Amino acid sequence: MRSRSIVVSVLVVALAVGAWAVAGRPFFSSSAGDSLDRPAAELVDIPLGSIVPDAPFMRNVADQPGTVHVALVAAPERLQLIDGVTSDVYAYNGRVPGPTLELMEGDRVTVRFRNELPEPTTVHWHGLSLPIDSDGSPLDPVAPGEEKHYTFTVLPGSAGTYWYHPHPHGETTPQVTKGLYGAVVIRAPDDPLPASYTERLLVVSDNRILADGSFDLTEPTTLQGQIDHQNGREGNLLFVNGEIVPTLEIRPGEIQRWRILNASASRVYRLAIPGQTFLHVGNDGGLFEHPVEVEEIVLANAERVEVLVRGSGAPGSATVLETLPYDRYMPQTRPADWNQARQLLTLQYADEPPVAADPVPEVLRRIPYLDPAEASATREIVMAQNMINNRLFDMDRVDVSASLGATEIWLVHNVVGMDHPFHLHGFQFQILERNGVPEPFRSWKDTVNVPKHETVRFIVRFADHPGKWMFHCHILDHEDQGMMGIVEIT
Ligand SMILES: [Cu+2]
Repeated sequence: MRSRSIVVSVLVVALAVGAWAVAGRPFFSSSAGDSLDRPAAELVDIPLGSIVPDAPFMRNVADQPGTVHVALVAAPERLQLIDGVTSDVYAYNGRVPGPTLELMEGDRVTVRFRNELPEPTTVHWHGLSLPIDSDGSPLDPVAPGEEKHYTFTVLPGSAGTYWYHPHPHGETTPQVTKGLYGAVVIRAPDDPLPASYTERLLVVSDNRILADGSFDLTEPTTLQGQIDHQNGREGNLLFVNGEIVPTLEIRPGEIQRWRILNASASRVYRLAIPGQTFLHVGNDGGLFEHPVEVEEIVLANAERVEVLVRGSGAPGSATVLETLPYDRYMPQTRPADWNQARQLLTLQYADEPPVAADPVPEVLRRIPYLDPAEASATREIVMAQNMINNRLFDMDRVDVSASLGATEIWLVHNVVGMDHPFHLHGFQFQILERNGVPEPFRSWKDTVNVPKHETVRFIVRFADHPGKWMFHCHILDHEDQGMMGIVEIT
């Protein structure tokens, strides 16, 4: 396979860098949280009866514009995930993946969540900037039969693709495995991409399902259990929106906008469409400043991208979206088939004459510049197998103390021979360097894969929302085993 540096070198930056150091729309506004976030005590009566089972989107029952009230229930269900067999799953509103939460920047959001599982859970809103009591961290479990309102205001500049999933202490892997994950799509009123582009949301996940329909969740005493423990659990079945190798249609000449979420516990995808490129237009925290043409995209677990796909095939022909081999493993537990490309979906070209698509804008938006000279602290985070800075997670310990409003540099070192994707709750950051190589352009990230023996340097501003925020490896088994810390912002 090609090395990471080669992958980076095939990037073609579409445009020269202009004078764009001025912050246009800040991702974080220090006043927004104070003025817009609803007080926790102000409860909203959201009828659970508003849930439409198996609806692809959460139904907004608010009667005020700019307000979103939705109901979300996690409950055991019996669903057919693969042909011919029924599985006992955990589902949000009766479906796997859970329904998508669609929001606009500025929306005031209340999610009435009810836990009908036989065990504690939480709902973590991955990548969103919100008050600590709505983060759904392990510090804030929802007991069986209990309810919780998650309340937040969607910040200007935060349009992008996010997701939600459980984050209970030590039990995230089995709950996500059983089906608890869903997407959040935030839109901007001034979205620069043409509305004529067909938009698709692709939630990519994997699983192992036994012949009787049950999930292959291993005991740590077994060989496979030890492999899952080290690698993070991977499945042989690859799903896109809950389907195996679905077919998507595209018309020759058209441009489609794909939001792709990797909801897998640990699998890293190296996405490619043979013979054509993507226009990579966004990352975790939304659009770039300019489109970037790439041949492939490495998407670690919990990361998201937005890409534009051109219908460049002949009418009636078909191609595939595939995942190419990516070696994130230690040699001793690398899967035997790791070097096989896998098909994710079929891209079917309509048997119609080509259409002319609206042109792709050269400028998408401005991303504020965070100045490293303003950083008041540099943190060294060392990820070894199962531990961060030589310690296992302790709910009662604060690992990093930071000041509200501070800008900080974080150096995340991976000192072992497998990749670890690093996630910081509640705050988007900008990568400055990967292994000493300056990042070629700015983007907002909340999760970054740190390859074996590499270091990522990022800058973050703790502009808002005091509290105890998690940072951790997003390989769910590693997180459950204690590869997590707490940064307290006061
Ligand atoms: Cu890890």
